[in-house]
Amino acid sequence: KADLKTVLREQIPIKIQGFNEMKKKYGDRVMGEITVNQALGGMRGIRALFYDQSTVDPIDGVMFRGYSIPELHELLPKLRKPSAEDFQSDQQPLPEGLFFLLLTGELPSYHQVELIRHEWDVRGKVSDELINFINRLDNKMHPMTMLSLAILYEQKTSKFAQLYNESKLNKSNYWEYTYEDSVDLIAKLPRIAATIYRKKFKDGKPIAHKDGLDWSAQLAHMMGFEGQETLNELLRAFLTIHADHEGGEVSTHASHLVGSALGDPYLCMTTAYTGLAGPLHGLANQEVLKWILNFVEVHGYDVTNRQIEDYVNTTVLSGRLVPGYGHAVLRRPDPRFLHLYDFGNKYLRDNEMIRLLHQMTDVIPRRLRTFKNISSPYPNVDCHSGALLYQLGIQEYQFYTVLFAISRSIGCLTNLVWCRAFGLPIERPESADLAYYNNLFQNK
Ligand code: NMX
Ligand code: MLT
Repeated sequence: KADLKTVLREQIPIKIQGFNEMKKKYGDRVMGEITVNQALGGMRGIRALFYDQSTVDPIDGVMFRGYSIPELHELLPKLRKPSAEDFQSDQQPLPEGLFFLLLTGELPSYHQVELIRHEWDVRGKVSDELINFINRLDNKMHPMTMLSLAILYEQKTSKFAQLYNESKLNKSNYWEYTYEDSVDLIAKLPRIAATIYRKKFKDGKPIAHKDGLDWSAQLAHMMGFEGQETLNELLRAFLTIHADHEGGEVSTHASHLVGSALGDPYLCMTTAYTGLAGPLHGLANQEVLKWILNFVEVHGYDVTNRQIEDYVNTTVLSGRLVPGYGHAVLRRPDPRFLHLYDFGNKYLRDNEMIRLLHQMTDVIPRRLRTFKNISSPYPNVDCHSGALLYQLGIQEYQFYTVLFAISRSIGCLTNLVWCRAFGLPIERPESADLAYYNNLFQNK
């Protein structure tokens, strides 16, 4: 079977034709109405973005090119090729395969994923200049700030930006250099992230790249977790399920917006990462761990439901958030949370923190439901991830959002390649002042 770029190149003219036909046929049709509350309330529920890679249903959650998380767990290639004695579905999928799926809409073969693994491995080397840049950053910075700065520093290697600057690009080959930059950037992330981790939290000494490892295991290895297969499996799961959540969430939307001005992938991802670093979004995974550790410090792990309820009450009534719960779209427990919950059950069932978390996910939604303003009391993707990472050795919780960022790069960048292929225009909605909204209905 053909390699990813060949498959993509074949698909582009066909998809462009479908896109143009749809626009011609339905371009003038009215899709819906907008209320003032929506305009003033974060545009919640307004469907006005085009995004092909994934969809999010309030009840069923995310579908990656039409596949649910349990389906991906079953169908995406794993590290070991299935054989008669191998229980393939027991292994976690490789995020490399999700990259193929999100770009092409096709499930990759084992061989096609092997090609990506190899390519990312080869393209994952970074310059000493970049390492030195990271190592000179102020250790007081948050790891997400370091990540954004590192990617912005690396923007000088963008092929797209360089060729555009030399007037060597035209609209028909924008996608190709966006793709090349995207692969370079994704391939370099394990080294960049590991350098940040070791500089900020360890002795700063780099751990040499090891040939032949998959993207997730390479990251763990370079962070200093050599040969810890359960952690590798957790990272494969984590880096797969966090990759995409349709086009309206903050990080993807931010990268999409910057990309619409023809920003190259490095500019787009710097923006996505700064968006992800907000506590209502990706930073919530570190906040969950902090919130739990504060509780444990006072009560320990063996607690009553009443103690958990009181902790929730104190948090909410003092105007703070219960991190890891609630969602702008989802109205049921997040399927990504459920996947990690099952992971915890499988590998860490008797662990005291995981047991406490399971108790909390039972008690907290019942308590949050009593606060009438909260639209969704259910656990989201960030609810469990930190505790699993913590128990498998990554205890520096400020680093958790960096892991989210590595994964989300897959969604943002596959979107960007298709934006360039479709030739989507600059994004430019309109805003209005309060007088406009007041006047709109005054005589009606
Ligand atoms: N704890 C306390 N209050 C909450 C929570 C929560 N977990 N979730 C929502 N609310 C409040 C919210 O602050 C708002 O308050 P107010 O009436 O004072 O404005 C009210 O409930 C209504 O908000 P919703 O319509 O339920 O939620 P919204 O769509 O505005 O925001 C989140 C969604 C995810 C930002 C919100 O649920 C939240 O802040 N959760 C905690 C932080 C978190 O876990 N974020 C991670 C989301 C997933 N991710 O990785 O991005
Ligand atoms: C995400 O994965 O981006 C979060 O669940 C936030 C969202 O979808 O709004």
